[in-house]
Amino acid sequence: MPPFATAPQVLRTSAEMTAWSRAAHARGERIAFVPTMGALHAGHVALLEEGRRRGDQLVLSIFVNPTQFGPNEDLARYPRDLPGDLARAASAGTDIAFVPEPADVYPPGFQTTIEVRDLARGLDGLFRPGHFAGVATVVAKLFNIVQPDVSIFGQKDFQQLAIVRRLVVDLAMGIEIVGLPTVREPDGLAMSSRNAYLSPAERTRALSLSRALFAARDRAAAGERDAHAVVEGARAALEVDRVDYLELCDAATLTPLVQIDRPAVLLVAAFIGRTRLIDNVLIGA
Ligand code: PAJ
Repeated sequence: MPPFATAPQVLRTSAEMTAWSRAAHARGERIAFVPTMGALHAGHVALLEEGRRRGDQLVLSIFVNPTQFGPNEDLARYPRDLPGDLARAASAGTDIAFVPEPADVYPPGFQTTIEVRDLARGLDGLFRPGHFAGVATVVAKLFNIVQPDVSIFGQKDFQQLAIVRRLVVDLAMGIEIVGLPTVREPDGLAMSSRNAYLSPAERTRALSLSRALFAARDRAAAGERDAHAVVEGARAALEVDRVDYLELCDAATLTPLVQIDRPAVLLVAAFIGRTRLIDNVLIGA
C-alpha cells in the first residue's frame, strides 16, 4: 500500500450514497463505479485503478447480494473482510465505499426483477437459475443509487459483463461500461474470492482450468478451426470433480460455435471439491 493512502469514506445507506453522488455531479465531477461483493483481491484492485483513471470520484460498492445466490450455494460462507477491503480500496485511491445492508437494497415489499433474456439463458444461466436476474437487478439498482458515469467490470465474469452491457443499452442508462482482462496469479489461476475455499491440494488441481484454456487457445491460434476438437482437448486436461459447462461460444452472442470463424470465447465452470470456479479465454478468429 502507498504510504499515505487515505481510507475511503464509508457510506452505509442508499440515501446517503445518492445525496453524495448528486453533490458530486453538481460540482461537475465524473463518477467512476466498481461494484463488488467484497473479499477484494488484485483483480478488484485493477478495476479500482482503472476507475481512478477514469473518474474524478471513485466509488466502490461492497454488497454480498443474496438474490444472486441459489438455495444450495455459498451465500452464508461467502468470505467477508471489511477492514482488509477498505485497506485495499485505500491503496487504489477509492473515495467512497458504499456498504449497504440487504434491507436497504431490498426494502420490505420489494418485487421488481430485471431479466436479460437470451444472454442469460445458457452457461451459468443454466446451472444457476435466477443468478443473472439477481445480478441484473442489483446492478441496475446500484447504478440508480450511485448514478455513475462509468462503471468497470472484469472479463473473468464474461457472461455477466455481456449482460450488464446489454442491460445498460436496453434501458438507456447512459453509463459507459468498461471491461478489463482477467487478473491471474503468477501460475495462471484466475483470481477469485472463492479461491480462499481451496485446500492446497485443490489449489493445485484448480490450475488445470487455466492450463486447459490456454492450451485450447494455443491450439486455435495454431490453426485448429473445429470447435469440438478444441473443447474436447481442453476437457481432457481438466483435473476437476465435475464440469458444469465447457463451451466455445461466439464472443458477442455467447451462442455455441461449431467452427471457430469469428471472435470466440472458451468458458468453463467446474467443481473442485465443494468449490465452483469459473474461467474463460478469448480465442481470436
Ligand atoms: P465480484 O465477484 O466481487 O466481482 C466484482 C467485479 O470484479 C466483477 O466485475 C468481476 O468480474 C471482477 N473480477 C473478479 N475477479 C476478477 C479477476 N481475476 N480479474 C479481473 N476482474 C475480476 O461480480 C460480482 O462481484 C457481482 O456479481 C456484482 C457485479 C458485484 C453484482 O452483485
